[in-house]
Amino acid sequence: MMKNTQPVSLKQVKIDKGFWGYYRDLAFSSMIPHQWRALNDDLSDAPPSYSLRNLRLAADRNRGLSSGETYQGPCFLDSDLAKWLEAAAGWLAARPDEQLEKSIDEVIDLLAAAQEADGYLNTFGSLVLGKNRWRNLRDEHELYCSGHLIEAAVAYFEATGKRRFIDIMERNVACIAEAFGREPGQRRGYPGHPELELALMRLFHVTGNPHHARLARYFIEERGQQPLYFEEEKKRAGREQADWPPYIRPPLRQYQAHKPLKEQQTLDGHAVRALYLLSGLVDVAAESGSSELMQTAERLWDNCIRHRLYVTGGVGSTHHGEAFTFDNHLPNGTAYAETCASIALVFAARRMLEVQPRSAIADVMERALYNNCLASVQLDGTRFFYVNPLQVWPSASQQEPDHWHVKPERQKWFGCACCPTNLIRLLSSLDRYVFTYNSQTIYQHLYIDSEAVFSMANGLVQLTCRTRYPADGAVTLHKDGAACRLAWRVPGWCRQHTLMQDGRQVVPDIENGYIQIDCPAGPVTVSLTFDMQPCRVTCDPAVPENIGKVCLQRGPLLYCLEEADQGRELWRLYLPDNSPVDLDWHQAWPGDIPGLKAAGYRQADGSVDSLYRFAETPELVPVRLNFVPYYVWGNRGPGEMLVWLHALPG
Ligand code: FUB
Ligand code: ZN
Repeated sequence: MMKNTQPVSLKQVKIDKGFWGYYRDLAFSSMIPHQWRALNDDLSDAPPSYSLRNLRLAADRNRGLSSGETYQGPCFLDSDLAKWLEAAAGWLAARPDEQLEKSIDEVIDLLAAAQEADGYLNTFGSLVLGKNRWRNLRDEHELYCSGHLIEAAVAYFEATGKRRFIDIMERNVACIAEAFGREPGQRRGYPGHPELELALMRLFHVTGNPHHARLARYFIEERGQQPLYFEEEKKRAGREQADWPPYIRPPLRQYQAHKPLKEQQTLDGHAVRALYLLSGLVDVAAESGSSELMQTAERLWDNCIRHRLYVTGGVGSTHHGEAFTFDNHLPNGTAYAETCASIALVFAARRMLEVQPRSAIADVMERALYNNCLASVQLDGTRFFYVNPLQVWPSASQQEPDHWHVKPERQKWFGCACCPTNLIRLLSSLDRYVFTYNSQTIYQHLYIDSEAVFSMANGLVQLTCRTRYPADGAVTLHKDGAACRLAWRVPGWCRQHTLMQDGRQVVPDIENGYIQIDCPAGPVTVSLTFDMQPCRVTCDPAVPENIGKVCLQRGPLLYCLEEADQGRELWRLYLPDNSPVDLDWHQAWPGDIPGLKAAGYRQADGSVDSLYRFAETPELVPVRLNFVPYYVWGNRGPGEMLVWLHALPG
């Protein structure tokens, strides 16, 4: 099955106003410069990154200028720099910046200098592995880092038209293609951490070189074949590679490499790996036309969103291996829900939408974007969450090992800093998630204030979307240019919507959750209104953690309770089913987003002073509940936080 629509290219959509305009400004004015300092080990009171330092060492070593210093930090630091480069390229596409372009070009010079004569490019590999390159594909991330550098090169090419970085990465891909495959003398390996698959498909799309797509397909199809490459690799190494204990996860499931993808029934293992892999799988399945691969992608996606997705759009239920666990296991207080995993979910969703726009998929993309992803950054853009829990109890974070990963406040930087750089590349490429299109129809998946131009079968179409969404649900669209079909997603959370075309209400067809109208050539104005009453969300009773609980959502934004408003021991709070929920404009957050308020109850201490009580009826004291949007939690000092609270049947 081919893709039914395509994504926009880097300069096709402009986003500089409204809710996301604020975040894009923050990314460009604060996050990108802050992270550049981090990558240069220039942040005080924060762990060093070592990324640029290592790259400079590798470049010097290749030029014969070895200083005797060695590589420092985890083996995948090239990827942090690559993600920063990708984000910076996105900035250049949005607004030219000579100084930034110069910094990027200097890094590209260093990459060129660090690249070995046969195209191999990896600072850890050059400085540490030497002749032992590719010895431990399962853990050592050489192919993963190449994937991220390829993505950066593609973005830089799209932003500037300059080929140098692409050329470097095509030489690197040639080196990889020579080493891996099914020909005699090649290794039948594949990445321990998927990423290269989707990157090769991006490279294929900009260069048109079919070898890149073939290599991606090889990696997808070879994964998990017998004999299992990672088992063979371990035997060859003649030493123990640290495995996950079988009571945590069966061998190789952590890497999605325990059996061929076509035989895998559930989305398992390390969550970021699983979702990068799924993204690459969708691209390869569509390009190759393999219905079996596409069915695999659909099956794995369905399993994820039906049984393994937090209401925040987070994924990954355990810190043991940053991984999925099993169906309906969604613990709130020990959730991992890594920022990168949620971003990877957004990547996978966009690719699924390219295949066939379906509103339920875009709902997931929106959920992840507005909640888990956005909550990962402090409102000033300089601190980040890696883990995004749904319940925080600071005493547990400090004193209980299975909660240590849950931080009550964002951090400046991390020893493993994959998340902050991933977030900025997501923000700088946000335009790619708003629309997908084909020659006849433009599908709008997200309601983001934007201006866009599309080349359609009948000619050029200009589309302007003006909206304060998610502050309210009113969206005005001006279309000009050629005749075309326009399709808008009806969000799953919306109970009522209206559509006015040139001042008249119309009741259009809905297909796969998208309302669609045929627009004649020339100007057309459409007003969409999505009812944004706050609504109660409950969970499938198969999820033990959330039974009898409720949380609040308004539009795409999920809400939570914080110690700053309610005091400690948030688990004592109840929201009665019949208590009206009102907007609270006294607590407006960036983007003019209101808080929510409702009358609720707090369970009092009770009359008996003992841990266990016999036949005591809980005493409920009326309190006002003040909810804040989940994406701003943790901006008022460390403290407790809670998404799901007790529902009180009315
Ligand atoms: O392994 C590279 C990155 O570091 C992963 O994607 C993250 O989950 C973190 O483990
Ligand atoms: Zn991460």
